[in-house]
Amino acid sequence: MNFLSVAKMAPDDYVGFTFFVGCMAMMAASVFFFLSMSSFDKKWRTSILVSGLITFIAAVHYWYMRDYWVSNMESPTFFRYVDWVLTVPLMCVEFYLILKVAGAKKSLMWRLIFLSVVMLVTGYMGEVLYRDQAWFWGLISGLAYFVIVYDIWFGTAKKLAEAAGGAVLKAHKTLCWFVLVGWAIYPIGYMAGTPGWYEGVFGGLDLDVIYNIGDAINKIGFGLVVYNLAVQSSEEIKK
Ligand SMILES: *C/C=C(C)/C=C/C=C(C)/C=C/C1=C(C)CCCC1(C)C
Repeated sequence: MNFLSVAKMAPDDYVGFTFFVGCMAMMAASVFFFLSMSSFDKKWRTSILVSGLITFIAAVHYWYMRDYWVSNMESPTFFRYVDWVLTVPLMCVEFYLILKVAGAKKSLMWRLIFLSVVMLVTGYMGEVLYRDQAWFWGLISGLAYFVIVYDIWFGTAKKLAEAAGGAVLKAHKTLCWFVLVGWAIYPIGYMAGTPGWYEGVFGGLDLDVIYNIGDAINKIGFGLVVYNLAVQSSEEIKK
C-alpha cells in the first residue's frame, strides 16, 4: 500500500467510485460513533462502541478493497468476506446488547453468530471455491439467513423486545427490517456475480456496486438505529 501516490482512475470507473465513497463514509461514521460515545449513559456505551467498531473495521477493509480494485480491476472478494465475517457477527452482538435490558441470554447471541458465520462461509464457498455449484451454496447460505430472519422477527429475540417495550422495542423492529430488506441486497449481488440459472435476471448488475451499497446502508444504518435508541432512552430517563 502506498499512501503518497495514487493509481490513475478511469473517469467512468463507477465501481471504483463506490469503493472510494464507501471508504470515506465508513471513516466518517466511525468518527461520529466514537466521538458521541461518552455523551451517553453507561449502559449504552458498549452498544455505541460496537456500532463504531463495525464501521471502523469496514473502513479499514474498504481502504484495502479500494486499492485492490484500482490496481487489479478485479473484485476484492477475499477482503470482502474477511470484513463480513468480522462485522456481521458484531451486528448479532448488537441485537444481544440492546435486548440485555430485557434479560437476553448469551445463548441467543451465540446462536445468531453461529448462523451468520454459516451464512458467510457457505457464501464464500459458492462465490470463490465452488463457483460451478454457486446456486447450491447460495441456497444453504440463504437458509441460514432465513433462520436468522425468523429468529429475530418471531423467536426469542422478538419476545425479549416486547418485554422491554418502549424505545428498545422500536429499535428492535427497525433492526429487524434492516435484516429483512437491507441484508436481502447481498443475495442479489451474489446472483449478479456468480454463474447460475439466475444469470439472465441479475447478470447485468455489478456485484461490487451492489455489495458496496448494501454495506453503506446496513453498517451505517444499523449504527444509527442504535445511536437513536441511546438518544431516545436518555430522554426517557430525563422525563
Ligand atoms: C456489513 C455486511 C453485511 C451486513 C453483510 C451481509 C451479508 C449477507 C446477508 C450475505 C448473504 C448471502 C446470502 C443470503 C446468499 C448468497 C451468499 C451471501 C453470502 C451473499
